[in-house]
Amino acid sequence: MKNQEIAKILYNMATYLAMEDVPFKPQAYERAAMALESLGEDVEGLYKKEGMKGLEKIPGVGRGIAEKIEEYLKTDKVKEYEKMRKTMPVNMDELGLVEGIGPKMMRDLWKHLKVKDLKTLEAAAKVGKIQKLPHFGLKTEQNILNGIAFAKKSKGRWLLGTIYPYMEEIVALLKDSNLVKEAVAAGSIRRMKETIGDVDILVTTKKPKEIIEYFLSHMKYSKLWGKGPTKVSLRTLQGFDIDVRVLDEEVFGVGLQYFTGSKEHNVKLRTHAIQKGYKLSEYGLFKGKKRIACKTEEEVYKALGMPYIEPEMREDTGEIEAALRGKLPKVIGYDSLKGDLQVQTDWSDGNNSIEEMAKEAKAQGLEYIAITDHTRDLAMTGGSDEKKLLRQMAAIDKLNRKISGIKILKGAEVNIRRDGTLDIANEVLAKLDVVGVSVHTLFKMTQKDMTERIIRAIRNPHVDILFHPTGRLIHEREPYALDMDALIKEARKTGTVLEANASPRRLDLKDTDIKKAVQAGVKLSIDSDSHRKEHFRFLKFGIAQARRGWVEKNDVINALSFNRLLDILARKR
Ligand code: DGT
Ligand code: CA
Ligand code: CA
Ligand code: ZN
Repeated sequence: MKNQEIAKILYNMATYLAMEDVPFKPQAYERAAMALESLGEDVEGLYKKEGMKGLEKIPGVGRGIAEKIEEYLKTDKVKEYEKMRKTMPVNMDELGLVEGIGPKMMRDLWKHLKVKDLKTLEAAAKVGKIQKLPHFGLKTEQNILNGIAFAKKSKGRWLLGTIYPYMEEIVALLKDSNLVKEAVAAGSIRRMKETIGDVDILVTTKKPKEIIEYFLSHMKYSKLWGKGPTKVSLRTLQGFDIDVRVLDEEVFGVGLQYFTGSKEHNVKLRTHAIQKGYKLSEYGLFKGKKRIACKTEEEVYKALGMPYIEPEMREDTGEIEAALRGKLPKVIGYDSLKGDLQVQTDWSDGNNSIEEMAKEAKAQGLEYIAITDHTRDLAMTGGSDEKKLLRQMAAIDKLNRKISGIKILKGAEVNIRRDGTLDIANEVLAKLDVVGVSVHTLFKMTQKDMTERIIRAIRNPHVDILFHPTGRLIHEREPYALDMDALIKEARKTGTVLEANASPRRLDLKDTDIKKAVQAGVKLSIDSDSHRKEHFRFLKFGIAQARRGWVEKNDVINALSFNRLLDILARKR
């Protein structure tokens, strides 16, 4: 449970250190935070087993940071961090949502204007105080105002990938109590929505009071919103809210159905129930006074004349109608992927070697991966030019002969230039197994120019996949202007695959665009975009978005066996 808490503190300390212009340290704290965040084991357990030595084995954690971790494990506090917070009590989570506001700006805004959160920031910007600060100016103030509008939309919502591991820990904690029979997540997190408002957990138990006390005594929270005989609601120290509800075993199915939502799905389902002469509520499905089978969700849907609908599809976008007509797609399963077609390594901005990534992918049950490091124009990532790519291809050939149980494909994430040409020559692209292309520069083009730019790129017969097609970063950056319908049409015509990038910050394409693309006959690849070996776990979130987009296994090229994949990749050229 503590890994994420400590990671968060280290991230915030990194920001404070950057505010104070301390050299190098911010990056060190950030690296350590990232490592902790994706550490495969419980840091507390590690410390108990191996002490300081164990902590120092975590990549990026040296003596100094290990001492901070130890301090937190022992005292639940890091004194230096508490001091920093006192001197500059700014809400970094909120201000960090505004594009373009970095640590130094936060510091100046606090120093001169006592800006500490979105509200005070907006107030200062609106009366023109920000443009008068040294190094700020009118344009910055305008950008801040635009950024605030965007940030407000995301305020209070959390990335699925951030919240998901916490949810799993909380469910495990409840199960560990030995007081519950069922403990499951409901709400938007069960539907795997890209962002989550709050976490809803349902339990069945013979001892409601005890489980609520147990939960409260094991959780750290900053606010207790409410506590009743069968419900408790609180805000965790990380800042997100959880509701835990106790349900009667007899109505667990109908309660799970109700609290899974979405609200829109429930409204439609309830209307349908009424038409059939039933009444549906969180307390049960009734015909007159008589309660009908409600122990499982399957029973509820069956009684209403339809097959089970996967939680990811419950958004009232036609799923109830499709279910009634027997036309629900059989959406892709969480265990369906055989490979991953976007993987970065230490040849560019990734953290691990090709071999380490391949071995981890194999351990995760994958049969193949494509190595797709960045190319020339992304110089800051150490992107490859043709010569370096050829060297990497030779290295992959050699590695393929050496290791077994996983196949490594030669690929690249090639930059699309302003005019739609690529930053790697065609004769080298021809030698790669998988060519992914993406936009990493000049995001502000007009929709017309951007659409033409991308369409020109995917018309290149060597290009297999358009990576993260819209360039959005959830809560950080809007997608660039792009005519999605035109892109889908051209992808279909040229046989270009569109990516459902699974990285939690991206989830790009997003669920609704995925649905459009697949229904137009475009194939997808669901890729982790891993930059370190722990990132393969992201694939789950990409599959989830595909399920939300009604995607079947056949729509996804990396659900194919290795040989079938090679056939498909060869087709366009
Ligand atoms: P979130 O938390 O904003 O990400 O979204 P949800 O879907 O988790 O919404 P939440 O937490 O307000 O409620 C959880 C589920 O409970 C929701 O998906 C459906 C059900 N629910 C809550 N309030 C209502 C309501 O007023 N009417 C109906 N039909 N269902 C509701
Ligand atoms: Ca919720
Ligand atoms: Ca809720
Ligand atoms: Zn990229």
